[in-house]
Amino acid sequence: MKFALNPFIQAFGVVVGIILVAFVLFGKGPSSVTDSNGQIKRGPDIAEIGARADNLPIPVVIDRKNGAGNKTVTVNLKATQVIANLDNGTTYEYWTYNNQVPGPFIRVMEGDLVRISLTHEHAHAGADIELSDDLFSVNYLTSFATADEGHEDDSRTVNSEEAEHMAAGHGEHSIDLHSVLGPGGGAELTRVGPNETKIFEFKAMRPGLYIYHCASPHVPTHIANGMYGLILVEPRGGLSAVDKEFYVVEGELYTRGGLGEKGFQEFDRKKLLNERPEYFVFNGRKGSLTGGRALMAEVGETVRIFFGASGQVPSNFHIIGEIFDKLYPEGDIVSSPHRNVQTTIVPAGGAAMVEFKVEVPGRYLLVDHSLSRSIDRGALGELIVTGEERSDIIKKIK
Ligand SMILES: [Cu+2]
Repeated sequence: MKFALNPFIQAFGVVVGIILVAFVLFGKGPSSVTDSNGQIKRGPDIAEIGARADNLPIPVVIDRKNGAGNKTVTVNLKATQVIANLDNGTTYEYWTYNNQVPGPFIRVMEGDLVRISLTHEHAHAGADIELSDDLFSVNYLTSFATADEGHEDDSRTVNSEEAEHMAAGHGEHSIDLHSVLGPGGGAELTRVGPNETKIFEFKAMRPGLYIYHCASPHVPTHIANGMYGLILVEPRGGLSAVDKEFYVVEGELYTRGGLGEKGFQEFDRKKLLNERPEYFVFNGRKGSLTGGRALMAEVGETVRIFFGASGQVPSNFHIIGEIFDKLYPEGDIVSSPHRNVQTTIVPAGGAAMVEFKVEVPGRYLLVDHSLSRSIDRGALGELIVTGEERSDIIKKIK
């Protein structure tokens, strides 16, 4: 009598085998790219992840001279995955729009047609492993459910490159702009797999300051990893003129290692679900808006800051030593501002615009006034004001 396995046991063995092969191929995660010596590379792919606070377009009303709206504005975005420094000696794999966090400041005018082109730039895939197309010509939904929850209508076949991205959790990116009127804010129209480009157009109906972010599963992970930014829809005729404008977005980073731990840090899903970031940051990383990248102004100038909160907890935005002469809360840039405000609470997925005249020279600190987030966990920026001392406003007595 020949030895024969029960068919169910045979089938079970095949399934276990496939799982083991997949684990060997994908188990090292998204950062497991080797260099020419075969070493695991966890150093930075790019020198700087943080967007500079002064890196934003000039006002539309100035750019167009006549201030007219109703133009078609094209915005080109690339979804990428890059390893970058989040602190001295600590690296992290960010997911970005255009290799910067926050993504580009988008600036349009009420009535414009805004054409968003989103390309999912292929990176990392296939660098250190060989994949069989046959093995991964499988159902998108059932095979990568954890990486792509919720798209039950999607049953397309994927190739090996896509399979690797999906296994890493970034098989798809998209963009939801809070300035869009329409389901998903554009997310459904911009779902891009590796090397895909999607384009959609929306009419900027409501002036305001809005967050945009990736809306592909798992959405909080895509946002936490860096896929967010601000879009300003200027009212017809533009905003009032100021001397300096800055772009600041608070983010959260959920690293496997604790605060200050050196080396490459994996993303920690459990900390995300518990809303316990290890780092809070302004513009992508710890120290992004300090030293040579501080906000700069001169005594007598009026400063405007576009501030966004991208994460899961509201921000308590404050500048130590300053008062917001005008606060436009909740991204409402149309209503009359609040006056002389010390701290403003910016909801998760919300924004605020603040304006103030700088009167006294010196160093000012941008903080989240839940202060351990700033003093300890990284959400700290500098505003350096130069000019004549103002002893009529502040002076030492003894
Ligand atoms: Cu994404």
